[in-house]
Amino acid sequence: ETPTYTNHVAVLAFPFGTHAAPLLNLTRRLAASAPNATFSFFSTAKSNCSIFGPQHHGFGNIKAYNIDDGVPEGYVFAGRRMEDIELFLSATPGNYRKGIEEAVLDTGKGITCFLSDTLIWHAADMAQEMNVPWIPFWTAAAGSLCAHLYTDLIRETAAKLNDSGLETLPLNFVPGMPSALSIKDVPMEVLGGDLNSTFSHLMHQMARTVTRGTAVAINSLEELDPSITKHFKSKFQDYLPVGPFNLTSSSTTSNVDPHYCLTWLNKNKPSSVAYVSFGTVTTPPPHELIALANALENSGMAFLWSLKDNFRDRLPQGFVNRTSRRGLIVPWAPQSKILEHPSVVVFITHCGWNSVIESVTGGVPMICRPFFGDQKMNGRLVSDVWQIGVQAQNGVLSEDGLMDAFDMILSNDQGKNMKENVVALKELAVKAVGEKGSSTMNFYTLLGIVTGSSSL
Ligand code: U2F
Repeated sequence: ETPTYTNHVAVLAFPFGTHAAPLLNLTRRLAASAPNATFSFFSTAKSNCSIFGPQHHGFGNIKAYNIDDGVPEGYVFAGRRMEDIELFLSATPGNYRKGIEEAVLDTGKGITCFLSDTLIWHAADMAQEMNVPWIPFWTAAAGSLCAHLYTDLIRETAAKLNDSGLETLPLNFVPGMPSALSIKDVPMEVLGGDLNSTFSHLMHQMARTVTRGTAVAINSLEELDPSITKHFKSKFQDYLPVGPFNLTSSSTTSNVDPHYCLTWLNKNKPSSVAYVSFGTVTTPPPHELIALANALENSGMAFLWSLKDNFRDRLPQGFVNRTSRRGLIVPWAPQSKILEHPSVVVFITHCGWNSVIESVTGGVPMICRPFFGDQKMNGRLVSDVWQIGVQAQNGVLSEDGLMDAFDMILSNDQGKNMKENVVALKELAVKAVGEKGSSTMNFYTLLGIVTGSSSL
């Protein structure tokens, strides 16, 4: 057993989308429970700045290290999708290794454990070289991890089907997958997209490596996906859903409310406000933004919309003024607090995993407009498996489709069912993070691995 005071945990974040924030959230929780251990958190300066705040040195026994983002001096971005990610990956894993050397020198402590975003699969090799545990942390849903794990099986199966078969084949030929999912719901990196892209290769390599983890951690709860949980418990050395994180800690930087959204919500009636956000990476195309604005205007509903300032001028002319008495548009909203607010009745979302899990813990039904990656599968889990939301009609935001969806969620039996289902899941989540709950017990197991005091 390693005594706690020599413990030095290397935390390797993936610095894009909402990946680093939940990993820091987990790190803070571990660090608070292991006050004598040292945690070195590696990400790019930009990412560290956004999650640690402008000083970005760290918190308590967590120290932040900025690693190379792979962008050459004077580089001019062409604006390609994934350009920043590709540059970053060209510097990986050398950038992390360099940061780790610095942290070891700094602290005088060798690394005793690796906790990394699953996408930084190189951590498996680093941990092996040092003969210490590696804990991969998957920032999305169990369902998408399961699809990636079975990439080869899914591709082989699809190759035998014609197009119409592809539309309808239930995904339950993949171990653990609910039959309400179909093969067309899997991430594009698994099937349907450019399988030779850097990102597809990264995900494939991730899937081949993740089973080497001493334990796989995830921001979810066992009870949300019983069949996948059962399968993962046999597939991985250990499988540890330790979420939902927004129920286990409140001190995240994303909870700041500079635009007084919560004060504004307080002035609205219970179950009356539509909340709109498409996460940190995506904004819908112009015609969908307009359709959404028109639907919000014509529905007469109150709404709170998190929309980056540079997209405001894409809204219909006069929309902001005409709706100013019942609509609030802000560049950043404390989303998880908003979804817990009793005024919020529906969430129009891209189905990023953090958004879905926050909507579940807020007990808010969703209208799903997924864009890329895991989002389509998350949306399908929401609408067809958990039945806590609806898909945008034909997969896109249209005025009529949204009006129908509002109608269903606000005044139909189907909407009532969704609300009941989401509240039931919320209760499961609250139980999971409670004393002796599954996520709490899994957290102790994780803590044991991290501090070297588990019976491995
Ligand atoms: C990538 O996710 P995104 O950043 O696009 O979206 P989410 O997973 O939904 O995370 C958004 C987070 O940002 C917060 C919100 C979520 O925690 O509460 N937020 C906020 O507080 N205020 C705002 O105004 C807007 C957002 C990727 F695109 C997804 O496909 C993945 O599922 C995800 C996780 O791997 O990462």
